[in-house]
Amino acid sequence: MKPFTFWHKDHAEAVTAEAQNLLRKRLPLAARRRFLTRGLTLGGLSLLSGCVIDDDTTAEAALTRISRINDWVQGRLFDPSQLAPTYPDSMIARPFPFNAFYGEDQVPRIDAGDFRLEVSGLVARKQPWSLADLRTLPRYSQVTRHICVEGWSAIGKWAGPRLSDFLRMIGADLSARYVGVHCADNYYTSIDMATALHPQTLIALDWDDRPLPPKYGFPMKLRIPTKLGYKNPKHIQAIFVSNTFNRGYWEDQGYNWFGGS
Ligand SMILES: Nc1nc2c(c(=O)[nH]1)N[C@H]1C(S)=C(S)[C@@H](COP(=O)(O)O)O[C@H]1N2
Ligand SMILES: [Mo]
Repeated sequence: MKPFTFWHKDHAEAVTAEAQNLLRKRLPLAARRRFLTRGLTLGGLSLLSGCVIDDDTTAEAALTRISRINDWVQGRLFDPSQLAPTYPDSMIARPFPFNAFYGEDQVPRIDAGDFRLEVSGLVARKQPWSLADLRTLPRYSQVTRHICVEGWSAIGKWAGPRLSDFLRMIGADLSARYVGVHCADNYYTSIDMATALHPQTLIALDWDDRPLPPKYGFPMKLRIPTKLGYKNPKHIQAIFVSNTFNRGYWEDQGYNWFGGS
């Protein structure tokens, strides 16, 4: 099989032009989401690269490359000033669905008093943060829709400081590429800096105006309404800023890394 050649800038630009055309035609959101998550297809890739994708290993490698192109396209299309839709309180789902890679009986229990958020990587101030420290930052509250790739979505109300305010407080290098997190249940993920600085990306401490219940991620989760459910990590223990690409629990099993909705 020939090496892939389409990663060349011209091809990448062609992919973006196609994406922008689709968006200009005001594709319905569902179709746009389908394009962004699946984007270039195996057939399309076969045409572009001129290679035959006829076995599982080749297909797997091809899909990984498609996914990385889709990351790149989504990164290019991401508009830091475009806000995710917000909803009235009357639309909040109560109870809100629970989801994790384990059952509700195994939700981690974290002691509020002992909790210290660890901070590392490209940041000037690495002192850990207590919950009380986090609550000194300005609080934002928003009612947004959480979309899980497993086929459900629900509207919820999350509140807490903006991740951008926190990153500024710790003297993070805001030109770094990634913000990664590690969670108490060993879940992990990482996001692009543009999304980390988005005004709706919150360090959520509250759900429905009360401290996050354990099942929704106590003591803190990242609430990112511009991304799919699996990019909303719960039970966060550590945050790091870096230029090294670091994937995530579901991303390592084939989910798209950018994971925008
Ligand atoms: N720590 C941790 N965070 C996680 C997960 C997980 O298993 N562990 N699952 C993700 C997925 S796939 C979804 S849909 C949401 C579910 O959040 P909820 O229980 O508040 O609905 O959490 C996300 N964050
Ligand atoms: Mo999910």
